[in-house]
Amino acid sequence: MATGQLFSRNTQALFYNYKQLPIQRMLDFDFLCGRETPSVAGIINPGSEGFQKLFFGQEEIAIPVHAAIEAACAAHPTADVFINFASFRSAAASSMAALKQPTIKVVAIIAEGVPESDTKQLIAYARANNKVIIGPATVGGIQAGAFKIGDTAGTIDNIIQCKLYRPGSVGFVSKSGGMSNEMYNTIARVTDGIYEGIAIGGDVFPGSTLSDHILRFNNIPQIKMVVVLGELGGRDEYSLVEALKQGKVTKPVVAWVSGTCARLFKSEVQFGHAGAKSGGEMESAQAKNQALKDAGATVPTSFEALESAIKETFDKLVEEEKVSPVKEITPPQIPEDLSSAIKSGKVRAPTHIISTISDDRGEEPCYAGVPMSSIIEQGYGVGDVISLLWFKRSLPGYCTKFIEICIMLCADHGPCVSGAHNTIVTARAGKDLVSSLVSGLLTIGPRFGGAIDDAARYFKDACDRSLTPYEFVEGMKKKGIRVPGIGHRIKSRDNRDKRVELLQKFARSNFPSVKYMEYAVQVETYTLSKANNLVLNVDGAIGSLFLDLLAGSGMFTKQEIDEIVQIGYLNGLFVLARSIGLIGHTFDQKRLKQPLYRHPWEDVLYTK
Ligand code: Q5B
Repeated sequence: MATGQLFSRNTQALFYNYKQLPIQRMLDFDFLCGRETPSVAGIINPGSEGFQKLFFGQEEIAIPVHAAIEAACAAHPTADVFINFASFRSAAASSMAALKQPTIKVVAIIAEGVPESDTKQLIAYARANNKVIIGPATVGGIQAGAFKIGDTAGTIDNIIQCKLYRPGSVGFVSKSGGMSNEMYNTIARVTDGIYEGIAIGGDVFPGSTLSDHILRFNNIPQIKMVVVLGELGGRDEYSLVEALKQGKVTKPVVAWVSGTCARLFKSEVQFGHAGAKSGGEMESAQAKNQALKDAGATVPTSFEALESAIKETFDKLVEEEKVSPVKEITPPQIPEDLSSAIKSGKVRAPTHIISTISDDRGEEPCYAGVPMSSIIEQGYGVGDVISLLWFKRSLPGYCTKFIEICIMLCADHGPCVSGAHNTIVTARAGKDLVSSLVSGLLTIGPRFGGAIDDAARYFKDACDRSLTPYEFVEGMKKKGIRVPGIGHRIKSRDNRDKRVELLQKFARSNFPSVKYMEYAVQVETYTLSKANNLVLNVDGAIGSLFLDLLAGSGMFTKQEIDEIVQIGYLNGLFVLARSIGLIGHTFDQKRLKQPLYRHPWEDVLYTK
């Protein structure tokens, strides 16, 4: 491995598996360092493609998402770092695929628990092909002021505190990712800060070793001293001992191998990392610390003394004028996310939507404040749910029953009516359920099914103004308006609409008053004197009876009634009901495997 820098201010990475937080932290670090280009060139999310929106400072940027490693590498040939956030199950396969890409030079494997045999194969391939693996079981690494892998160095606050937004003079390498955060802090306190920090990971077989990185640091002129944090278990530290003895490391090294407490235990102890196991004497922290000391590294007497050992070494370099003072800069402020700023009460923001009928944020959804469990446990029906969601109140039982009767009676009226016809033709054209349904629903309007609101409006106005049926109907005629709710293509005086009769019967025996319906019946008597088919139709019956429901229930103010009629709630009953039938017609046609519908020529009058 050896050679020098792995990263620069222009390094870009491909990020495997979409993880919003570590990617955003990388981009926030970029912004803090004043990078011009984001350090994440692309995301690989196996099987899905597109773009992912993330913040780069104050701006939102769209980072391309690729379905496969090969495609991502081809699209971003200058991205040479592969940050692998795959699980331990798939990390080896995806890392090998990345190593095989000519554009990828460094692979960081975050997952813990990658099988050792797989890691060995990855290491062999990387060595043979001059590539670098950091990990597995690592948080990654950082080049201060230039590039950072994933979650390395933790929060933005910690990064600022550790002055990682600008380069210092210390090269740091550790097995533990968690401890590296601690050490970045210590190093920032007693030196001019980190130049590069790498956590090699706590596995028995790390992709790159402590000494791999230290030898590399030795070739980086900006690094003036090296800090190493090893741990008990394994023999990695001895390759550093050898390198020191052979004079391959010429820069001052301050080292500490943690795990000296292992001797206090009677039996072999396994610490947090897979590789941190007290084995034979050679693998003990004490033996490694001694060997490092004998080889020329500065090794303190305890972890607590490490900070002062680092300070002394650094101060000496300053004294010898081997370190030129770092130019301190004030990093830009990362804008706080709106959600966290709102949470902490720092800002307030106007909402974009107002909603008053339902709430899904709690333990269970609520309709107009009534929890779902009450709706089910107290035996609410569809009429009750409509009352809650449309009228924002629980209506008396006879009202909700009336709503349910309307739904049942209007659910379908055979295949020949406008809506069903459209739905059937659409379904036979091979369209899906929703297309077939809406094609039918779109016919609902002033002539077909959608005359309920207008019927309510005109009957209310005429009745409230005490117009006689003659005055009302003739007045409408003068204005050229057909009376909504009157007239039917097939129903007539002698072929009454059963639905109208059923609604009237229910209302007469359950409603406190049927004033508006009686007015509509008087209008019908008059229109029937003109033509046989000018009956009170189902729209007219529902429209007039709903006026009676609103007025008679005592649950609505006059203003509310006017608003309901004016907004036009009541066609909703027909739309809702007829959806049931239209869905049925769609299924029927599909079940019958009906072919494309073509209207017969004979049924069209071709004329000039
Ligand atoms: N004349 C429904 O007309 C229909 C008149 C009128 C005064 C009227 C017509 C109409 C108002 C809208 C309405 C809901 C278009 C109907 C429904 C659901 C359905 C459907 C289903 C289901 C029928 C002949 C003469 C003309 C007209 C006059 C007609 N209506 N005058 N007020 N309301 N009604 N719609 O039969 O002198 O000859 O020029 O617009 O309430 O949609 O089952 O099919 O469940 O699916 O085509 O029940 O009434 O009559 O247009 O030939 O007119 O009567 O001015 O007079 P027709 P037309 P003139 S329920």
